[in-house]
Amino acid sequence: MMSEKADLVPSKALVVGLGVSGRSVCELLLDRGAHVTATDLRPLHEFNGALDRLKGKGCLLRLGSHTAEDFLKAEQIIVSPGVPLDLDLLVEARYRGIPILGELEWAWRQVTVPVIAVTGTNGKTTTTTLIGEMLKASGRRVFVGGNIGTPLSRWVLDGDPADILVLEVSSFQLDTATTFRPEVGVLLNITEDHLDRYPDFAGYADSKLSVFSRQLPSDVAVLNGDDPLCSSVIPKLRGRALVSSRRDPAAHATGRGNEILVRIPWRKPFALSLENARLKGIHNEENIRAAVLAVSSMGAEPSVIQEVIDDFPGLPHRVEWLRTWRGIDFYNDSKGTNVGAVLKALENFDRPVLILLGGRDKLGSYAALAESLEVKGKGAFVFGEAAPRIAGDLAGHVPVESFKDLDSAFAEAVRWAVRGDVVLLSPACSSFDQYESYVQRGNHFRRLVEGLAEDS
Ligand code: UMA
Repeated sequence: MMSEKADLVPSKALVVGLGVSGRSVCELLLDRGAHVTATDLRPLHEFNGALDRLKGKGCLLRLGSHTAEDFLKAEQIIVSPGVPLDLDLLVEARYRGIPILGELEWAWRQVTVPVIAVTGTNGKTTTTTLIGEMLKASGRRVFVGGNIGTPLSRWVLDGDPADILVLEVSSFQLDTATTFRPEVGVLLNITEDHLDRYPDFAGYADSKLSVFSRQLPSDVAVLNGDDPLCSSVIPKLRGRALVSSRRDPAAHATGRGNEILVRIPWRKPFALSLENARLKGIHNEENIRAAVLAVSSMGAEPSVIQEVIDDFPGLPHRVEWLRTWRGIDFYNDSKGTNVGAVLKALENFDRPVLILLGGRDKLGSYAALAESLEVKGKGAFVFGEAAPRIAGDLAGHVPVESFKDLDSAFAEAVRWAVRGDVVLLSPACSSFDQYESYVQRGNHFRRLVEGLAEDS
């Protein structure tokens, strides 16, 4: 899997952050012959043996703090996505001209097969997975990874052979990309998120838009024509734009009743049905249209795409129905980690919703939820670090009660709920104040729901 892009193996590399990305890029660098030092703020005992393999391969570990010596003596620094780029030592290293790259960028330089990169604030994981399924159903060998879970460097290191890579790409990964260029870039939407990492919304939006910035005229840019920020980039694109729109009949993929009409300039037009799709809601129609454009641009057949649309069950933690208990429906949307995602989740319901919101505050405003919750919200049960700010933004629009944690918020929501209501965990925040991940938070919610005794 080596290519002419792989001309940059540093003799002395520093890897910052030893989560899944850091660990796999360390291995890759060692495998390619670099001397690797790896640093993490966490002490050794918190890794529970996860670093043994790296140690065995000769990686020098610096744990518990970051030191200037490691940063300033490195020939190249590879940062994990969760490491803020305004870290003093990174700023100093950048000032001294030391290249700072991300794991995705470094791994991509070793890739020789085409890449589809999916980004946007919401819908990335569903769309990435759908694209992967559609291509697999078309007989392609596919790796699906990136921000969705398995880092690209892990695939480069020991992945199964693939004809095409489908990568979910986050803004953090795009920020540390300097040459990354997907043959097909997909931009789903841009709404407020991660304002704790960007100076302002424009900074975050620019990061998302950069997925297209190095494309060539032969590349494809799939974007959402109904999102003003996404469509603002069309005049600046160098690749071929494929626009999805619910409203614009001239778009390359558009809605007509329960159908999607696809008109790609270099293919015969075709229609697909959403009649049997199990993914519901306007946001999922957007995800499906984007996936359809991406795979159609690569030659996938309409009949195969249709089969996947009909069979795809949806993903856990994304407006996932869990159970009906005493006529109350419980939905887990733990992946709803920003306001835009919550608004999309709420679109699914035309019944009273008792919503559980909270977690680590990303410092955006929650006021955009007020209008929708005024109409659908029977109560907002807020918990965790962000509870005071959410309560402040929603007070007067929907009854709000504050709690320490999800358990107590859940208990009160259940007490309020009656037959016909929906109890929805769609937190608008990341999970890191009380959980390791949104998955752990969603699984906790699922256990609470499953624990409701039939006869209690
Ligand atoms: N750390 C430091 N110094 C710092 C900050 C952090 O040493 O200043 C250390 C932490 O102690 C920790 C490590 O860095 O040990 C964590 O690194 P990381 O946060 O980059 O975590 P990874 O395990 O490598 O996971 C990352 C993505 N995480 C983030 O972007 C925050 C995962 O996306 C992704 O699945 C994985 O790489 C594989 O590509 C998660 C995510 O929340 C799901 N993404 C955000 C989102 O989807 O909104 C962007």
